[in-house]
Formats: sequence, structure tokens, C-alpha cells
Amino acid sequence: MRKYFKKIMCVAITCALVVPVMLPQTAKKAEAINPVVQDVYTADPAPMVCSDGRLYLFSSHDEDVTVNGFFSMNDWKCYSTTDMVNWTDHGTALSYHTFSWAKDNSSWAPQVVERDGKFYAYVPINNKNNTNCIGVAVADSPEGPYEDPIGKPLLGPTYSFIDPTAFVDEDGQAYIYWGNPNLHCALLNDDMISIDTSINGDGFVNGIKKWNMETSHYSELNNVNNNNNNIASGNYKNSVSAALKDMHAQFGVGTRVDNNKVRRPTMYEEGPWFYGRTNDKGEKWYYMIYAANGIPERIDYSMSQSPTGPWQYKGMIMDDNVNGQGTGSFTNHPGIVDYKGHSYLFYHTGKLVDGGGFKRSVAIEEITYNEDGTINAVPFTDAGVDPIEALNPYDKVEAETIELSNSLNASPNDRMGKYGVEKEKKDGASGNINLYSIENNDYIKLRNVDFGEKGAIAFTACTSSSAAKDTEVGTIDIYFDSLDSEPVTWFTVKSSGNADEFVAETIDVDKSVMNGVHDVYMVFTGNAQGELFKFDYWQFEKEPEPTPAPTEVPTTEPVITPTAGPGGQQLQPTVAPSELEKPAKVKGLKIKKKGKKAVNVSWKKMDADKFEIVYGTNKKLKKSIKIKTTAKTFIKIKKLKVGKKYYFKVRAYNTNGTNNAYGPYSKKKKIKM
Ligand code: FUB
Repeated sequence: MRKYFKKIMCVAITCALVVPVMLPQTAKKAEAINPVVQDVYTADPAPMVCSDGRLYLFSSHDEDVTVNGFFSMNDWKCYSTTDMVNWTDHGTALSYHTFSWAKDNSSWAPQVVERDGKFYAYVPINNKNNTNCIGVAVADSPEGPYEDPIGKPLLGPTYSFIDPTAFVDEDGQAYIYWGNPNLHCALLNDDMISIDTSINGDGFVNGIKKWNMETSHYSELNNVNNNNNNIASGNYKNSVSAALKDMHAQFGVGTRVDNNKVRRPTMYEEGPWFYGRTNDKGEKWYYMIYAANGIPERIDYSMSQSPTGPWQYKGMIMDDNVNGQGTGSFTNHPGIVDYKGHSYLFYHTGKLVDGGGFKRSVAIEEITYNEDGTINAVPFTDAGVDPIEALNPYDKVEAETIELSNSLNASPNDRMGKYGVEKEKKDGASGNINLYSIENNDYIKLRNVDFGEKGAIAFTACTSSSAAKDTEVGTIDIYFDSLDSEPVTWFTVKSSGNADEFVAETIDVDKSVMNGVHDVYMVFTGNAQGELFKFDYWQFEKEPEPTPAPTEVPTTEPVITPTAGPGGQQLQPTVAPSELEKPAKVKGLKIKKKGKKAVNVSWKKMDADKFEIVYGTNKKLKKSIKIKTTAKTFIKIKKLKVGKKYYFKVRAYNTNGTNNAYGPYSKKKKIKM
């Protein structure tokens, strides 16, 4: 797909000039952010905080049509956010097609972990003989494309090998846990794609440590059926073997009665989620969070001071019902992360329209830890979590960044496909995603968008349509805070003449209206039946800041000619005239922490008038960068954010005050604050 940017300044549109437009009839709905994704069914959430500063959510995907009344799952989805409420859809990250040895309808609970700039997806999937296996796939970016580096299962084929969870500890050792009903543990080698067989030292099942959670492992349970008074009185747990007591201490006393009417030994069912965390007292604890208590599943947890146990059972985090009302799903699956000073539990319910046990959807709640590291239980809610940051409308925002879409309120039969996202097919690579199948009165909502006090002066939208070029195919009507109001502005979409050719156009908007912090609704209207247009991205423009007068002291901004458009291109410095000599490449770049929020950046002395230091949290230093200049060969950079990874590069330049001649950039260096 070829994309180009065309800027057209249109007549300023103010609120006063707005002509009445028909409001969508499906507009009124509960302001609930759970479930997080509303256009497809997502299950088995696996959150991952990435070194690029974003929080990624991987999930399995329940198909719209359930085959043979069982889980019908073929791929794994990827979403990301920076504020916890507006999620960008990255489409399908990988699928059973990623593994040449795998079969369809078995793509269950995944987890992706980052190590040394690579992303490792651990997934349960059946081989062609329909036996459970754990596969591993690797990618250079979280959203893929992923490839199977070993061409065979990492673990298995073995019945019950499902639900992998992986964690890289501070010392670099990586662990993988998995299994239903038994819980298995293995060490991953540093390559993350092979198993270290040394655990247990006994060569048992390739060195895999196993906790036996099956009734058959405890013969005394054969007589403890559900009618046994022993259970009702609670006595049975007192008169059991030392081995069973030990399991109880690690994973709780089982309550589930299996098909043979025999009680499960412990609370553990499946869906383990493993990680390490230091509590407020400075003690390192390991957590095993899991689906528990039979069907319907709730979420329980155990803690340990060693990554391979023994575990201490700590009880429930999320019940399977609130005031007698269930989640609508007989399974549950936890995923827990800390992000920007908050802790979150990701789980799933059957609460999306048409949802249920085989059509589940990811939801999120904020959780809190006690001083000793234990976790406070939370109920599942429709309200979900609050935004932790405002969305910046002056950044390029992918159109598939959404808090809510009206699909939630659509009738059951037209729920799906309203806001499907499609992936541009570029040699099978993970490509661009855009909103498609946009029909009259469809809308998306973005939460907590900060236009600032001065406000926006222009709005750009990048769209495509196959209608005759330049035909008006619809509008994007923008509302603030409620659909029961007047639009604050609207954008007329003109056809690009080719559905695969996206065109960005810009209109002026009224800054006296387009300011402050608002929830933003974009309502799509048009006269055609079916799809009106496709929508790739949008961006507002604010009034330019007055250019600061140049000074000679170090750390001033460089002389640059901004050529960036709303497309978000990186600023390009002025082209060096031929009479200025370009300096050599900067060498010996060093970054040293100076307290919590500052670093000293230094490099080798060399012949040049000045140096330009480019830094930011984006690994490629392509967006959200900051630039400083100095005439010295060192600089202190302040006001960095604790917990974030920053990348730095430096180049030298010669200047005559008006024009600059730049040398090549140094090698990039990174540091975690
Ligand atoms: O999604 C299929 C299975 O259901 C998962 O692997 C389990 O954790 C349960 O959520």
C-alpha cells in the first residue's frame, strides 16, 4: 500500500458554524471500559511492559463461530497502550501457521517476554496428531512478525502441556512454568529457545520439576468423594499424608470434584502466571498466580522466596462471582504487571455481547500489594481502570487506537465486524493496520485527550476509499465528552480513488473550542450503504511555540529547519553547505547515571564546533526525541523518568551560525533509569 501525505488547508470551522448532524441511534451506552477489546473475542491475557515504554497485551482469540462446542482458537492478538484506557490494535501477532508442525483450533493461552531486544512468544498449541505442545516463536518487535526458530515443539508433545508462563529473573536466569492439572517448571537457556536440563539434577522428564496436582497421585483421595462427611467437616485435610499436606500448604486445599467424583488435591487448575517482585520491605518474592477452585474458575496465588518453590498458598485474588453474579466464563486466566507506578490484574470474562465460556474477553482491574508483598483481592467490574496519562492529540494517533466503539451496543447480530482491523499485506510481514468496514453512524471513543490550554489549530485525518477520486464519501464528526452534544468540528472525507491508497488531509479547527482535556468521539457518517471509507491515522496540530532566541551557552537547541508534518516525520537538520566541512563520527559515547533522574553523557574529544545529543525512550530514536546541543564533549541531561529505558546518540557539527554541516551519528547507547 502506497501512502502519501497531502496537506490542504480548508476553511476554518467553528462551533457556531456547525450544521446539525444526525446523532447515531446506538450512541448511549454505559461508560465501562471492560471488556477492553470490543470487536473480537480475546482471552487468556498476557501483559508485557516493553522497553519502548508501552504496555503490550497479548491474548488468545476465541473465534466468532465455535467448532464442536469447544475452544475454537487459531491465532494470538497484540494490543498496546501508554495510558491503560486507549488501546492500539496491532492485529494478529502470530498464529498456528507460525508453527509448521501445529494444527488449527488449539491456539491457547500465550505469554511474550522481552530479552536483549528480542521478543519470545511461548504458546500452547497441538501438534498435527492433536497432542498438547508448547511452542516458542521469536520476533524483533512485540507485534511481530514471529518465526519458529526450532521447527519443533519446545516442550511436549505431552497431554496437559498447556498455558506456558515465562519470566527472566534479575540474574538473567529464565524460567518457564506450565500445565493443567500438574504444574511443571523448567529452566530456559539464555537463548530462550531451549531447555536447561539441569533442574532437579535427576534428568526427570528432561529435568522438568513437577508438582503433582492430580487426584491419582494421592491414593487417599480415591475415597474422599463429595458425599464424604469428612469433607463437609473439613476433617479430611487433617488426616492426609505428609505429601498431600505439603501440597495443601503450597497450593491450598482442593475443592473441585472431578468426573470420577473424587476431590482434586489442591486449588491449582491451570493458567499459571509467574513473576518476581520486591516488596516494600525490600524482600524479593516470587509469585504463582493461577486459575483455581474448579469450574467456574477464580484466581488464587502462592508466593515463594525461591523461583522454583516451595510455594506458600496465599488465597484468592479474584472470586468467580460478585454478589452471586458470575463472570460469564467458566475459565479465567490471570496476567499481572506493574506499569507506571500502578499494578494491574488482567483476566477474562464472557461479558461482551454474545460472549460466554468459549467467547471470552479481556478485562483489567488495578490491584494493590501489602507491605509484605501479599495481594489484596479485587472484584471484577465493568468500570475497569482509570487513565494514568492523557492522550496527546498532537502525536500521530493510529485510528485503531480506541477506548470504546459502539459495537458494544450494537445488536447481537451485527456486533462483529463493525470495527474489524485489517492488516496490510506486505510480504507476510506485520504491516499497517487501519479501521475498515466503517459504516454510517459507527463511532470510536478516545478517553482523556489533552488539547492543552492554547488548543488545536488543525486536524489531519488519513483515509482511503475506492469511490471516484475526490468524491465526498463521508464525514468524521468530532464530539467532546458526550454524543448528546453538538460536534465541535467535522472533517469531510474525500475519496482517494483507491482503497489501498491512503491520503492525509488537513483542516483548520478553532482553538477557542478545541482546547482542554476531553473524551473524544469520532462519529463516521455518510450516505452510502456498507463501507464508507478506511481510516489509518489522525493528528491535531497546535499553535507553534515562539522560536527561542539562540544563545551561545551549552545545551541550547540546535539550528534546525523543521520539516516535520503531522505524519510525524523526524525533524531534519539544515542541509550543510559545501564550504562547511563535515566532522568525523563521534566515538566513545558513555552514559553515566547521576542520581535518579539525570545522566552524564560524554564522548571522546574531537575536532568540531558543536555536538548534537539526541535522546528518548524510542529505541530507534525516530519519535518523541529530545535534542540538546553543546560545544563541550559532555553534557548533563536532567528530568528523565525513573524506570524508563533511554537511548542516546551524538553527532558533531560545524556551523557558521546559519548553516550546519553534520558528521555521522555515534553508536547508540542505552541506560535504564
Ligand atoms: O483458552 C483456552 C484455555 O482456557 C486456556 O489455555 C486456559 O488457561 C483457559 O483459559
